[in-house]
This record gives sequence, structure tokens and C-alpha cells, in this order.
Amino acid sequence: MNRIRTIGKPCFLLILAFLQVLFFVVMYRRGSSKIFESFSKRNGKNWDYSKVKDIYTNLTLFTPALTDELQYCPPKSPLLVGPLSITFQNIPSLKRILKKNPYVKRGGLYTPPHCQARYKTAILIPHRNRERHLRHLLYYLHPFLQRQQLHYRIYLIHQAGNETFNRAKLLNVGVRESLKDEDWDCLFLHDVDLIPENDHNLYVCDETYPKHFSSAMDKFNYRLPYWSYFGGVSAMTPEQYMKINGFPNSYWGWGGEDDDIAYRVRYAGLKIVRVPLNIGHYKMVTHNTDKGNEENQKRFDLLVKSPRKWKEDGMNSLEYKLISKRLMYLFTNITVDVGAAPKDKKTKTRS
Ligand code: UDH
Ligand code: NGS
Repeated sequence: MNRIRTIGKPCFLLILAFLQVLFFVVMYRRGSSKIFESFSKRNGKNWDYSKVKDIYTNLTLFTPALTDELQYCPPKSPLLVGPLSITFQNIPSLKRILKKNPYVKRGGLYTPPHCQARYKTAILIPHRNRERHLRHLLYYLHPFLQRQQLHYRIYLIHQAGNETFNRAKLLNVGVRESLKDEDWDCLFLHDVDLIPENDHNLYVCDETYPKHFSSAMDKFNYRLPYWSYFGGVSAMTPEQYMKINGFPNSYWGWGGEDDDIAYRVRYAGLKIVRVPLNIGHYKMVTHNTDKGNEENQKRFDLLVKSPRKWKEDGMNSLEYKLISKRLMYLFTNITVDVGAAPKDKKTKTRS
């Protein structure tokens, strides 16, 4: 009763009308997007991607320290600049990339020369027939990681032969082989055609949960394509990776393996955390569909079976033939025979 009486008072209605007019005036003057932006600012800085810096800015200012006893690098790298200028107009030559990255050692290994890195990250890239993409990625990723003052190494896991491509299995191989070299803090599972656009997107793992990094790709208009999407670029600690039994080895061809991995994360009692959309910006190098990576017709069946299969198909059942492990100037090349998709059993035809 009391409330009805208050609402009925003319002065209350007047205040309400005034507030409404004020709301529309503010919306009109500033634009609604600006107002919602100011809410999103609370989730971090509101990056302006129309103002970009060169990826090699200031990198040469950091030269080797003169003493043997290095201090730890600062918790936040002073080299970060935010949005970066990324273009795919010219394909950089390996020689040019090498010249621009004088502190990268054979195998694509880097340790900051002026301070002791706080973090060790391995980048694992599944690969076949994407040399153009690889050159773009190396040109941008080396300085990107150096800006973050990480100790890192870039691994290319190259599928030998012409059998159907198997992204997930190649990544399992990458994890096993890279952990033979070093006790990595973090394993990055990185498509060859995705270039990070903001160096505040730190290539370190979340201590508790698997993390998705390519949350805002240009081809999806800088949004997530669907809520459980886990493709493109993601990262896990070795412990998290083993807890989900790695990736499935049984997805041959395009699609579904990243969804299976997202399911595994939940089956193992974990969840996916993500880089905020305003930082997880990535540009994709455009390309045609790959020969040997046609759509996997079995992917939906495999996804249905995933709750029963994840504990038996993964790191604990991984088999492959290591063909070579070569230390190239800008990356470690692991060439591997991952086998072939099982042949379909012939169905009896009636005579
Ligand atoms: N990859 C290769 N070579 C191949 C295929 C894939 O190196 O022949 C690697 C590469 O790192 C690539 C990743 O696997 O970035 C993922 O490949 P993808 O083809 O699944 O994804 P991408 O984003 O292309 O490169 C999407 C093609 C859309 C196909 C649509 C089918 N309906
Ligand atoms: C889903 C696929 C994922 C794929 C995603 C984005 O439909 O593997 O699209 O694809 N899942 C299935 O097919 C079950 S993309 O636009 O990058 O080609 O990653």
C-alpha cells in the first residue's frame, strides 16, 4: 500500500521522468557503445587496435648483461607495447628473420640475455605443407615472446608422408618430445596460421586450469565462435596435460579434436579459462583447404564416444615413429610418422 502511494506521488514521477531524459541525453551525447565500453574497461584496459606498434620496437635496447649473475627479470616486462602491427603482404625470408633475432639460438631457443627468466614456455606447432604460414609466424612470434622476457623454445611437429593429417596426435608427440629436453612450465598448442596481436597476451599458463588464448580471432569478428571453443591457441602445464590424458590420437582429418579436448578438460574435473576478448586478438593468415586434411566424417561419432574413450586414448596409448629431430636456426623440427587412419572394415555386399 505504502509503495503504491509513493509511486502515485507526482514529485516521484517527475524525478523518474527527469532521470529517463537524462539517460537518453547521455546516451545520445556519448553513444551507447562508449557507455558499455566503460563497463568493459573494468575488465582491463580498453585497447585501441587502430594504434599499433612495430613488433621489433625497442628489442635491440636489451643487450647481454656484463656479469654472470643475472637478476630475475621484473614480474612485468618493461618491453610490452600492446597492439602490434601485423601484415601478411610480404613473406619474410628465414635469413631476414634470423637477422632480426640475433639472440635466438639454434633450435629456436631463447633465454633473455640481460635477466633471468621467471618462466619456461614450449611452443608446439602441428605442421605439414604450411611453409608460408610458418615464416609469418616465426617473424612475429620470436619478438613477441622476447618482449615478454620468457625462456622459450619453438617446436615444429611435422607430419611425414601423405596420410590424413592428425593435429591432436602431433601435439601429443610434441609434448612427449619437448619434455625430454626440459622441464617446461607451460606447453603452448599453437596453430601455425595464428598471429597474436597484443603482447600483453602473456604466453604463460594458468596454474590451475587449461587456458584458451585465441579467444578473439579476426575470422570470427573478434568473438568466440561458440562458448566451448578450444581451438587455435591454448596452453596447459604438463600436469594439466597428463591429467586429461593428453589429446585423442584417433581424430584423422579436419574438425572435432579441439571439441574433444574441451570435453576432456571437464571429464578430468577441470574447466577452461580464457584470455579476455580485448587481449586475445589474433590475425589468421588466410589459406585454402589443405589436401590430406579433409573433413573428418567420423568426428561426431567420436565425440559421442568421448566420455568412454578419453582414459584409454591419449598420452597413455601414444605410438609413433620419430624420423628426425633437427635443430634449425629458428625452431626445432621434429619429423614424425604418426601412422594412418584405420581402414574402414568392408561391408559385405549382397550378390
Ligand atoms: N595443419 C597443417 N597442415 C595441414 C593441416 C593443418 O600444418 O595440412 C596445422 C596448422 O598448424 C593449422 C592447424 O593444423 O593451423 C589446424 O588446421 P585446420 O585446417 O584445422 O585449421 P585452420 O584454422 O583452417 O588452419 C580451417 C580450414 C577450414 C576448413 C573448413 C572445413 N569445413
Ligand atoms: C567446429 C569444429 C571445430 C572447429 C570449429 C572452428 O564446428 O573442430 O568449428 O572451425 N567442430 C566440429 O566439427 C565437431 S574453423 O572455423 O576454424 O574452421 O575448430
